[in-house]
Amino acid sequence: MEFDRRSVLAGVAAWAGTGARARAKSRFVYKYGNNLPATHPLNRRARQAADQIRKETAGELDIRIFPSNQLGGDTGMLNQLRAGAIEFFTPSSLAIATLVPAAAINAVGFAFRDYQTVWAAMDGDLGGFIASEVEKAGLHMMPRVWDNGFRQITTSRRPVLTPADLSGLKIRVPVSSLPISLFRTLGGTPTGMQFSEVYTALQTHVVDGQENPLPIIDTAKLYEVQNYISCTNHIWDGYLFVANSAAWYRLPKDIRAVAETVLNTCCVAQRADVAALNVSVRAALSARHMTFADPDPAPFKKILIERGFYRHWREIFGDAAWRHLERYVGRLG
Ligand code: X2X
Repeated sequence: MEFDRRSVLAGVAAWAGTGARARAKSRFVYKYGNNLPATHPLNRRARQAADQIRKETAGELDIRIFPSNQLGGDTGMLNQLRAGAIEFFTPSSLAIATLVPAAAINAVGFAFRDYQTVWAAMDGDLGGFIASEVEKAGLHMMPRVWDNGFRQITTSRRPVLTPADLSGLKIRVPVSSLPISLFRTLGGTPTGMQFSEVYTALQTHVVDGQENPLPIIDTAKLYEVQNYISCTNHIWDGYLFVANSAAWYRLPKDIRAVAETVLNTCCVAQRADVAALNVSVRAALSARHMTFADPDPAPFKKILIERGFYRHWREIFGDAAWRHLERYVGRLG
């Protein structure tokens, strides 16, 4: 039955064509908001996914994308998602933690060393654990997690080469207790702030630095207001593609199957885009006169161990979540 309906849908799509005609008769027009520039791989691949979903459902599901905080910052978008005012949102692991604390388990400082381990964990038990926690909060999470990336520190006045360089540094971090705790433990002066405010805060020197993966530093043009990049890789951060559960389960089963399959396929392509950018953007940012450094992570990690950071967060996350993480990254602290 499901299969038959889908092939009929595909046939109708081929006949009707795409664009205005398909849009005009969409049964489900769903809004998707996010906090990234339209040029970031997350948005490029999300546009590709939306086009393909429209096509494969004969226009029945039309996902309209609102990038770049057009609908407000993360806090606002998360509230809109829960209220059903928007149907999809991609909070980062750090942003969704305000609602689902356990969902930030992958963002424990210096836990992941490489992408191989990241994807093994996120496509394995750790990702499954996160999805079930998100589900309990009334949201549906697509099984594949999109890549935000390894977070790197940027500053305007001086580079961060050792933990001592963080001392007194006013650094913006996402509104999330984990990165605030991380930078405080390391001796910095972190301020939680939504990404929608970051460019202006750097430009006006309300803060001296921030931390984000290279593709964001590039697409959000943070190189215009920052001079140094320290590749500390201190957090691996993902974007969870989440739906308002009521809106999601309102969709017929076959449309849900198409949407989930296409989103997952485009997600895997997005990970490859970010991997390529991690290499090419470095040269691009150097050409824009950003100075790179690759500090040794060992002294940072040592301080976290000595000051009880891992012990503290193990208690907060609980043994079950912590075990899922350590199964992939090894013993922490
Ligand atoms: O707010 C940030 O720094 C960003 C864009 O990386 C997140 O969504 C957490």
